[in-house]
Amino acid sequence: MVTDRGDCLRSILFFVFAALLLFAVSKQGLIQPKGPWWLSFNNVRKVKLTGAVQHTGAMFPEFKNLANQIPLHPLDPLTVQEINRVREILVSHQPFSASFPSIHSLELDEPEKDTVLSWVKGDPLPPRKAFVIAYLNGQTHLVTVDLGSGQVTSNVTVPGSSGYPMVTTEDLISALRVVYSSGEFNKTVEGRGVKLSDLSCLTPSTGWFGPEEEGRRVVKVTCCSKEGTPNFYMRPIEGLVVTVDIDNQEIVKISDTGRDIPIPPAKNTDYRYVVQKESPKMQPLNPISIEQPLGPSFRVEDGHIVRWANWRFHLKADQRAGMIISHAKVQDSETGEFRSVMYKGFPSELFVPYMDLDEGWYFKTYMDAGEFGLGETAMPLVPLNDCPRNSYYMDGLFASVDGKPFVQPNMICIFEKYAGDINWRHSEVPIIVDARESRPKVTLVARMVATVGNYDYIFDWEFQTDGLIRAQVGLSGMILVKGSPYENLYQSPKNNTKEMSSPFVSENVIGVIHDHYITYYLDMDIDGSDNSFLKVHLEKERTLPAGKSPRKSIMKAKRQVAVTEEDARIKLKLYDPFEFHLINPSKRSRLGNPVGYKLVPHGTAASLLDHDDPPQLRAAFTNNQIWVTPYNRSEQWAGGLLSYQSKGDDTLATWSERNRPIENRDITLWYTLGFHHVPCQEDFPVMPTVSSGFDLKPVNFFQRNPIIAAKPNLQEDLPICWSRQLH
Ligand SMILES: *[C@@H]1O[C@H](CO)[C@@H](O)[C@H](O)[C@H]1NC(C)=O
Ligand SMILES: *[C@@H]1O[C@H](CO)[C@@H](O)[C@H](O)[C@H]1NC(C)=O
Ligand SMILES: *[C@@H]1O[C@H](CO)[C@@H](O)[C@H](O)[C@H]1NC(C)=O
Ligand SMILES: *[C@@H]1O[C@H](CO)[C@@H](O)[C@H](O)[C@H]1NC(C)=O
Ligand SMILES: [Cu+2]
Repeated sequence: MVTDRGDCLRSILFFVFAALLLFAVSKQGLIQPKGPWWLSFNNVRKVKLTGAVQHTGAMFPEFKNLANQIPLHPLDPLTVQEINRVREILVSHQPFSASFPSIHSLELDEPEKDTVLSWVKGDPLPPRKAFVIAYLNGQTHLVTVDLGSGQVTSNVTVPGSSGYPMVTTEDLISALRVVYSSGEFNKTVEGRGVKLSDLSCLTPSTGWFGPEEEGRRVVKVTCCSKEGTPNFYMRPIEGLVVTVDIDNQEIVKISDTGRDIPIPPAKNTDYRYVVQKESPKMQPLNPISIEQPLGPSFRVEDGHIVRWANWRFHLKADQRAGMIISHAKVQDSETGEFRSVMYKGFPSELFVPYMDLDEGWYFKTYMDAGEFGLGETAMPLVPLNDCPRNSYYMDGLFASVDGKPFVQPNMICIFEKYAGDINWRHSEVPIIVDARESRPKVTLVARMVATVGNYDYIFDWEFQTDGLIRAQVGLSGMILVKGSPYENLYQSPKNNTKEMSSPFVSENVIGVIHDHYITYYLDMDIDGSDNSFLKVHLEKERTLPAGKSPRKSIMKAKRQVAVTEEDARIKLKLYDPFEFHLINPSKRSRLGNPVGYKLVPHGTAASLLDHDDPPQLRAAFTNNQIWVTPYNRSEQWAGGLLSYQSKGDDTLATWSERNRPIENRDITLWYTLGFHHVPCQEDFPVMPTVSSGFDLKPVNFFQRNPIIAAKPNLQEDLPICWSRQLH
C-alpha cells in the first residue's frame, strides 16, 4: 500500500490537493489551516489539540518547546539550532559554497555504540555530528559534519549509477510542474474528457528495469480525476504515464494507452464522515474511552526517554524509518537491575510490488522507506481516533530540502493500552483450593502512521510487563486501483473462468493484486552485545523402540547455533518448524539455561517473484524472512543507503553473501513481515485495517514469571464508569 504514497504524496502536492486536505482536517478542528503540512519550521504553528489532553502543561513538565530544545542524550535527534548550524557549515564547504545542494537527509550521525553504552546521565554528551545526504549536479554527496569543530569530517561522492537518495517533496512538485506545462499532456487529458482543473496527479517511483532509464533520476506521473470526489485514487486515468527526468526537468516519455477505458464513476467513493448520508445498519456504540484519573503511568524524560513500569527506552522520530526505539531495557523482576534487550529497532525498508504487466503498472514496485521516507510522509495523528485520549504526542523534527528545520507535528503518540485482555490467570474448583486469580493486561504503545500516498501504514511498538515487545503494522487507506472497460465480472471475458487475476472492487474498478513487505532492523543486545542466534529445531522422531510406548511418533527440540550468516538465512516452514532465539551464550539462568529472547512471527507472507526479476533483485532483503548479520553501523538500510532506482547491489542479501561469523558477537537480527493482498469489495472505497506483526519474547531471561506478584484490579481502584445496564 505503500507505494501509492508515492503516488499520492506526490499528489499531495498541494497544488492540486493540499487545500482540500487541509480543509478536511481543519473541519475536525485539529490543525490550523495555515498551509501545507510540511511547511518549513518558521511557518508551522504548534498543532492545536482540541478535546485531547494538552501535554505542554503540568503533566509533562519536561516537555519543552521544540525551538528551545537542547540535546540531552547521545541519541537525541538534531535540534533546531543544530540543523541550522549544519547548514551554515555546509554553506562554507566546497563545493557547496558556490551552489547549495538539495538536502535529502540531514540527521544525527549516531556516536559509536560503545560510546553510547558507556555514557551515563550527567556526563558531557559525546561530540555531536550530522550525516547529510546532499545532491548536486547529478551526484550524491555523503557528508559528515562535526558540530563542535564546525568541520566537514568526511565527504564521499557517489555517482547516480549506484542509486539515488530519497526524493524530496520539491522533486515531486517540480516533476508535476513539468508535466502540467506540456501541451501534449494537456491534449491527451482533455481528449479523455477530463478537465485540467480536475486533475490530481501522483508521482510513483520508477523502480529499476535495466538500461532505458539509467543514468538519470526519474519519476513517473500518473493521474486521476478528482471530479466529484476527494478520493481521486478511485478515478484513475488508466494507461496515462508520464516519465519525467527530475534533474533535467524534461519529459522522457508519455505513455498513453488505455484510452478505451472509462474513468470510473465518483459515486460512493467519498469516505469523509461529513458526507455520509446514512450510518451503517447496526446498533450504534455508546461512548467508550480509557480513564486514568491519576494520570498516565509513564514519563517522557528529557524529551525522548520513555519510562513505564519495568521498561525504559529512547524514542525518536526519523525521516526515513519513521520511529526508532533505542536502548530498550527491562528491569529484572527480582534484582531490579535494568537489563539490555534491544539496542536499536526500526522498520528499515518496505517493498510493495504490484502484479500487473501493463505499461502503466509494471514499474509499481515501491520501496517506501528509502524512496519516500516513512517519517517524511507521516502526518499529524488524529486525536481520539488514531490514538486514545490518554495519549502523549511527540513531534518529528527534520531538515527540508534547503537544509532548514521543519516540524512533523504530533507524529508519534505514546499511550497505555488496556484492551480488556488478561496477563495471566488461573481458577480452581473451590472445593479443592479457593483460587480465582487473574491479572489485567496493560501495555505501553508507541505509534506512528506513514501515509505514503494512497496507503496508510500504522506502526506500533508495544511493550508488555512480562518482558515481551510486540511490533505491529496495520495497513489502511486506499488500495491502488485500475480502471476496467467492463463494469463488473458478468460483463468481463473472465466471467465463469477459473482465471481470477485482479478482482473487481467497484463498477469499472479493479483492485490490483500486490504484496507488502516490511523489513525490521533489530539490533538485539540480550544482557550485553555479544549474542548468538540459536535455532531450536522441532523434529519428529519415529524411531521409538517397539513395545516401549503405544505412541509411534514424538516431537523433539534440537539446538543449532548459527556460526555464519548463511546458517541464519531462514525461510519459514510450517511443517519443518523452528524457534528462533537470540541468546547471550555467556550468561545463564539459575537453572543453566542461556538467557535469551525469541522472535515469534505472526501471520506473514513470502515473495513469489523470481530472484532475478528486477524488483526482487532490488528487494532481495525479502528473499528470506530472517537474516542475522554482524553489527555494522553502515548496514542499517536493508535496500541500501541509496535505494531510489537502486539495482540491488547494496542490500541485506549482498551483505549476507560475505558469510561473516555471527557466533557470540554483536549481531543484528532482520525480520520481514509480509502480506499478500488480493483486494476485495470491502477494501472500497477505503480499506478497513489489516494487521500483522511479530513478538520478541523473553526465553529464560527471567528466573520465573516476572509478573507473578502483579496486583489485580480491585473495584475501589478504578474510576467510576458503570455500565448502565449492568448497574
Ligand atoms: C571534500 O572536502 C574537501 C575539503 O574540504 C574539499 O576540498 C573537496 O572538494 C570535498 N569534496 C567533495 C566531493 O565534497
Ligand atoms: C496545460 O494546462 C494547464 C492548466 O490549464 C495550463 O496552466 C498550461 O498552460 C497548459 N499548458 C500548455 C502547454 O498548454
Ligand atoms: C456471465 O455469467 C452469468 C451467470 O452465469 C451469465 O448470466 C452471463 O450471461 C455471463 N456473461 C457473459 C458475458 O458471458
Ligand atoms: C560494514 O559495511 C560496509 C557497507 O556494507 C562495508 O563496506 C564494510 O566492509 C563492512 N565492514 C565489515 C567489517 O564488515
Ligand atoms: Cu495492500
